[in-house]
Amino acid sequence: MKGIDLHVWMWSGLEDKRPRTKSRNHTGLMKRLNTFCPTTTHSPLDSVSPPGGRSPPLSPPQSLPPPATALRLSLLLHHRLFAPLEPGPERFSPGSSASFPAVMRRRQKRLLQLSALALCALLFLPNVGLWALYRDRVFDTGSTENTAALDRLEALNVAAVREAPPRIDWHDYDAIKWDAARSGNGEQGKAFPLSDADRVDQAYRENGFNIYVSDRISLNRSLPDIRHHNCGQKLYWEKLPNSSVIIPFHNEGWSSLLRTVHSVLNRSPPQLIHEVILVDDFSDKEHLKGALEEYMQRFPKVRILRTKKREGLIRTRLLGAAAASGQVITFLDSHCEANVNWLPPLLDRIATNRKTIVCPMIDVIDHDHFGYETQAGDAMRGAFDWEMYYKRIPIPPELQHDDPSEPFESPVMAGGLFAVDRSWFWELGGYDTGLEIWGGEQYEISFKVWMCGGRMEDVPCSRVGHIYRKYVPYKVPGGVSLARNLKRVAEVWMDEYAEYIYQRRPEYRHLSAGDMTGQKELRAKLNCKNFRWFMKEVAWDLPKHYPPVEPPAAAWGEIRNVASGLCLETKHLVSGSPIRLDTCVRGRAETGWGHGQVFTFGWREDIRAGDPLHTKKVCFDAVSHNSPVTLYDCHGMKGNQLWRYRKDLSLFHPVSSSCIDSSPTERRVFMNTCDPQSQSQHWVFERTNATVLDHFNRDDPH
Ligand SMILES: [Mn+2]
Repeated sequence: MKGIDLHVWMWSGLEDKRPRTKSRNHTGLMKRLNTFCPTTTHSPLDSVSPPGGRSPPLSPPQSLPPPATALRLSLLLHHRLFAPLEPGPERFSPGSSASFPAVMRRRQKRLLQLSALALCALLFLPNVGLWALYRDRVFDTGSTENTAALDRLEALNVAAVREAPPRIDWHDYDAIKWDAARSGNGEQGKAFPLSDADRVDQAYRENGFNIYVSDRISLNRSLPDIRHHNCGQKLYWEKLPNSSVIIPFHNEGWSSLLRTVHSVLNRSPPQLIHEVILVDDFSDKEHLKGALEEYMQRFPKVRILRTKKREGLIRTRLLGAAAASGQVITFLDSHCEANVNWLPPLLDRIATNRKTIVCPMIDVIDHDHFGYETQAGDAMRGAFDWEMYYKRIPIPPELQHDDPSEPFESPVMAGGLFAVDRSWFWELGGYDTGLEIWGGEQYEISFKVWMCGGRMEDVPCSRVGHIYRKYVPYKVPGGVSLARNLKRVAEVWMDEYAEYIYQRRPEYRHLSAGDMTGQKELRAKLNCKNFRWFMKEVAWDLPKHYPPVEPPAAAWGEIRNVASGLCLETKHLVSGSPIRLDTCVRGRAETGWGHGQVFTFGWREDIRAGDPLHTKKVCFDAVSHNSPVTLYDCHGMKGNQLWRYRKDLSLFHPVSSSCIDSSPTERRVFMNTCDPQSQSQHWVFERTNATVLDHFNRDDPH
């Protein structure tokens, strides 16, 4: 397997007729070598071009390469060193017009290239055995030229080894000092003190967040440095790739858009910002036209592009990416604030492995008062359930680093905030242009990068705040586009796992998702792994939280009180609805499951509205030993939504150590001290599964 890789890869190294184009076609190996050997000036590495999707998995250079990698790298270098000295038929074919002096010049050029490569080789490879092997081969040729070259090499190596490691502290301490000294509305990421007048609907109508508050906070406002304390000490490559920052927007508020741009320019090393590209998706707000252009004239790096019709987020991002010329493209949303030193940690991971897509931690800017804080749970892995809703799951212990500020693998990204090597993005085909408007594209790019030879990481030392809107303030054209997009992603990438989605979303099964041949060809061309591999190697912890096949429920159907003969009922299947007693529907001879008296005590040991195949995402929830029982959004984390259905017919709430009680006269349902004798606390589920119930109750004596 590795041998085959190596072969293909060396063969491409021999290929000399490869068009030598601009530096942006450099491959990961080259970038890595360039990074490690900053003294290499001219492009001797231009022709080192492993075929797409077969880049060697080099280990991060701060550590020694593992033996297998070291061997592969050394063999590669070894072979390349000798390629020009062992003329192959493609170089000296009878039809070749290369004259003898030309060949000599090429050899001299080759020797220069050898020097640079060997210098890198020595830096990487303390493996004396291989090095000795290489040396033997050089002397075998018996050329004085080669001996001299080798001497030069050794001299260079000695010098290079003495040089300090090329990692630096990228913090801008002046900027940090200025930020720390700022005070006023919203400064240091504090909540803006809201008056009732500030909360009027009008403030939210146009943007989905409070634009009045945004307008009263400085465009250069300071943010709290809430990174893990280890982040302050981290060093990153001195030579990082630069980035184009792409910010698509549609009718964005003036201050929220400008604060995004200001934060990027204020908190990024200028040399790493190649450009900022604002891409207007056909906004009609006046302030986004001439005024925006005039304002941005003071920032020479900022460009504004505009679509000619409403294209939707996906194609708008692609338009920006197509116009970008930085080595990396970083996508942001149009209502973000970049936090301290956010960019170098992202670029560093791409410099280490160009096939890594990196995401910053996304912090929460409150849509009411603009306070800045971390998301609940802070660092978590991106995941999805089998209706394709985005989910966050805890980092399993196996993937936790000793240093929690180190980047960690994430199966899928949240959405629009990530950085990617520009050429790798296009090798991956960018986004599928058959995806419409919005939605599903984060899965597409995530599955693709993992399955087609790359990887994805979240970087805790890079933080960007995002305003999560209260609601989407504009009509999203084409209502079925999200369903179509999700089906498209499922069909192209998820193989037999798509079936799990159709089981939950039968309406997707016969939906037309358009022509997918291009996408399937891309997947074949990139020689991508299958979705089973993705589930086994990347998202292996996902089924623990979101099993493709729901384990059987313990009890379901109506829940009838023994004392009163009344049933638990909810009038509305929404968060916050109370659970009450009412006449049992079955007793009223009505049929079907579509009423508010069907509940499922399922595998998560919570009680959800709906029958086992169609549970709603609202759960029985109690907060204390005497609180009412209400429906609340299921959090799936047990805690105050964990229940026990015991043999004495009580519904026990372990967190409060109390039981569900009821008052038939008031039709009230509430928590109370458990009383095994009280029939008002005894409940009968319409159906039960004894095996599952016994398993749930295995530690319970009742
Ligand atoms: Mn957003």
